[in-house]
Amino acid sequence: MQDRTLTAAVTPGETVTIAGWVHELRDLGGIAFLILRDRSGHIQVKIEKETMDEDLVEAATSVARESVVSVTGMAEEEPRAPTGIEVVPEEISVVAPAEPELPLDPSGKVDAELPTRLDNRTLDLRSDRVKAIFEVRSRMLAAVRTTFREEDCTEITTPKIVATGTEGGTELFPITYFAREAFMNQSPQLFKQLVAGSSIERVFEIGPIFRAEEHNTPRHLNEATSIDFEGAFFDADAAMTMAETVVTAAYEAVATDCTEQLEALELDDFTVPEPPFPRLTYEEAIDQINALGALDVTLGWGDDLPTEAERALGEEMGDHYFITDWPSEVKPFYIKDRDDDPERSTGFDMMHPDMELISGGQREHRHEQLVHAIQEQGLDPSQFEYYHDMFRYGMPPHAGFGLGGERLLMTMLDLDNIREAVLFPRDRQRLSP
Ligand code: AMO
Repeated sequence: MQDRTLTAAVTPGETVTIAGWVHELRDLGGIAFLILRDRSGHIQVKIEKETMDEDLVEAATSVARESVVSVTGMAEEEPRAPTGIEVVPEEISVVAPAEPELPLDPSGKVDAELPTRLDNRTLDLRSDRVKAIFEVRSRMLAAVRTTFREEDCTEITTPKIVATGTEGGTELFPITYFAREAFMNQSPQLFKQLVAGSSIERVFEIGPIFRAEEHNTPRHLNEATSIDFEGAFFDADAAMTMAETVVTAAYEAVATDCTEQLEALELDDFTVPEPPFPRLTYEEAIDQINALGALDVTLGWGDDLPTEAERALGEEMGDHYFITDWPSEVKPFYIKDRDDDPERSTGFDMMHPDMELISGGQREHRHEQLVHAIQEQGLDPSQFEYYHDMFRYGMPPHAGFGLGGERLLMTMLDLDNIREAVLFPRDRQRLSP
C-alpha cells in the first residue's frame, strides 16, 4: 500500500495513513477506541461519535475484530493512549472484513487447543507469542548461516527425492518416481559427505528431512528441518567444537536481537550456554544413569538410552553436554569406528538436558572398510555405489553432524511441543494445512 506509515513510526503532528488489523474495539458510549495492529505494533484510533462524520463512525464501530482497515488522520500526543499517541481519523476504509465469529482468539485471552491453532495458523500467528516464536526461528537460522559462513563453509542444497535411505530402513517414506520406487530423503548425509570430499571441503545445509516415525510424540515430526555440517580433515572432536560454536551463536543472536520476542514468550531467564560443553563417554553416561537409579533396569553396553534415562542424566548435567564413543553396533554404517577399539565408534550426540539435539561423528573414509560396514548392517553395497565409489578417488578423513532445527528452537524457547516450532507441522494425523 502506498504511503502507508507503520504504527511504530507515527509521530504526533502529522497526517498519516495507517493500515492493519482491528486488534480491539472499545466502545465507551460517546467515544470509541479502535486499536489497530500492524507488524510494528499497535496504535489507538479515537472515534468521537458526536462530532465525527456519521459514515466514519459507523464504519469504525461496526467493523469486526481482525478485519483489515486503513485509517487516514492526524496523529496527536495523548498520554492516556497505550503508546502515548493516537490517530484522529478523517477517513476509515475496510480493506478486508473478517467474519465476526473467529475460530480462535488471536489476543490470546482465550486459550485454544493446539490442533485448532494449527488448523487456523494465520489467525494463530497474529498473537504476539506465536509470532515471536517464528521471529526467533528466523533470527536463529540467520545466525546459524552466518556462523557457518564465518567458518569457511559453503551452503549446499541436496536432493530430497532419493534412491536409498541412510538412517535405518523402517523410517522411509516411499514415493513413486515415474515407474520406479524412490523415497523422501531422511538426511542429506551421503550427499554432504560426497561434497565435503571434493575440494569444497566444508559444507552446510539447512533443509527438510522426512522420517516416517510411527510415534506421535511431543518431540518428533515427520518432516523436520535439519541443520547439517560436514568438514573434510575434521575429526569427531573438531566437529563437536563446530557444533558448540553454532548452537552458542544461535543463542547469542537471539539473546541480543530478540529481547521483545523473549519478553512476549515470558522468558526472562534466557541464558546462553557456555562452551566447551562437558563430554561424557557412552560408558560414563550409562554408569551415571545406573547410579542415579533412574530406571527399573540396569543399562548395559549396547543399550539405547530410553527417554527417562536421558531426562535423569539431563537433570544431573543441567546444561548442554555431549555423549561420545557410542557402541559401533548402534551407529549407522557411515560412522567410523575408533582406531584403538572397533567396538567403540567416533559417533557423538549433543544433548540438551531435555532431549537429543545433534548426532554426528567421524566418517569411514576408507573405501574397503566402508563397503564392509554397509554389508555388516545388512545393506546391499551395490545400492550405494554412487556413494562409496567416490571413496576410491581421494576421500579425505571427514566428520560432521546433523542438528534438529525444531529441537534447537523448542529447547531454546522451552516449548512443550515440537509442533509449536513449525508453521505447518507434519505428523501422523496432520497432512494439511
Ligand atoms: P539423526 O537421525 O540423529 O542423525 O538426526 C539428527 C538430528 O535431527 C533431529 N531429528 C528430528 N527432529 C524432529 N523429528 C524427527 N523425527 C527427527 N529426527 C531427527 C534430532 C537429531 O538429533 N545423518 C545423521 C547426522 C550426522 O551424522 O551428520 C542424522 O540424520 O535433533
